[in-house]
Amino acid sequence: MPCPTAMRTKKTKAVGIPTIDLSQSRATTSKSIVEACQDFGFFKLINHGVSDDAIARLETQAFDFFQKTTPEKHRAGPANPFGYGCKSIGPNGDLGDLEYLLLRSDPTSIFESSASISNDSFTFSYVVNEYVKSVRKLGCEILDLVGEGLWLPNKYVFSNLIRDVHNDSVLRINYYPGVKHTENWEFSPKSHPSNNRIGFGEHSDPQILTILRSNDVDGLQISLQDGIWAPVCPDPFAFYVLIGDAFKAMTNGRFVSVRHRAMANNSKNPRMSIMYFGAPPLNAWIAPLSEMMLPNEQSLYKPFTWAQYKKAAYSLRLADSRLDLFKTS
Ligand code: GA4
Repeated sequence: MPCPTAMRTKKTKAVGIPTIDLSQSRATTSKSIVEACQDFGFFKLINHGVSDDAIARLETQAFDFFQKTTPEKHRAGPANPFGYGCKSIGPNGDLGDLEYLLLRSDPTSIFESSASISNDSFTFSYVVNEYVKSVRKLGCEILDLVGEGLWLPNKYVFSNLIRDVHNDSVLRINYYPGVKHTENWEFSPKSHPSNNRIGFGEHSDPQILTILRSNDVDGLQISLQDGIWAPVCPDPFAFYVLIGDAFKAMTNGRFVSVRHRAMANNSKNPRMSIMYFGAPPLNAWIAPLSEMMLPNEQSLYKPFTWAQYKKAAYSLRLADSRLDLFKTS
């Protein structure tokens, strides 16, 4: 469905984003998920089974953190890459109009980082852990459905990577502060110059998949295959799933690793998005699966470990196409 309130730049268009209803039959959902991964690398997920409470508790904890004073927030930073970050993204000079928390997703690390984030670190780490457990379970479910939809002999081949105890998955909470609108803005909000500012620049996610949830404030846009930007309607009751570079490599380019960005917030309300990035263990090898190759099909990517891929990602800028470094020709 087009999003009526979505911000548009010159080259945007509204498209029907695939919606997957997890309450439907496995045969139906697995087929539709595979199609969405191939056509968009992106889909909306409804009836996902993650409890409203788990989401609301994390949202409250995160809002409490971002309402703190600047010096208090900086106690949890700088993000290198983990911790609190403000405007600076990654180590190579990328900037955005946001604040964020980037956290490892294992219980020990969550507990260690929580002391500088919350005055009640036990509650904070409990709430983050519960959320991570729920979205990881959901991520595994999606990956199993993909395995089924692709008719793989081992349908767990993808989910095993993020189920592994040494998985390198991370949690990111992005906070785009609300803005005070001037009188001018009230007259023509759509044509106001501040409508084209970037909140988090164009990129693809390096991991296998991302499970994103936001509050009811818009900003997310995905790049369609023809390079046109499509605004995504915010839906606090749904999750959005984004395919990452590692999944694209494992499917020998059959799945799209969707390029996306967030426009700067123009609403008087803050926008908050929470992303779980499902990643394999550092020593896991990523390579096109033989089952994904047609007879005589060439492998598009050289095998790499997740550690090698992360190193490459952190040596480049946000918008760079890092998977190109691993192309066979
Ligand atoms: C993009 C996806 C995730 O937010 C992230 C980002 C990471 C970071 O912010 O530390 C990166 C970026 C992301 C890709 C290129 C490098 C690394 C910033 C950057 C410039 C946490 C991730 O895994 O890769």
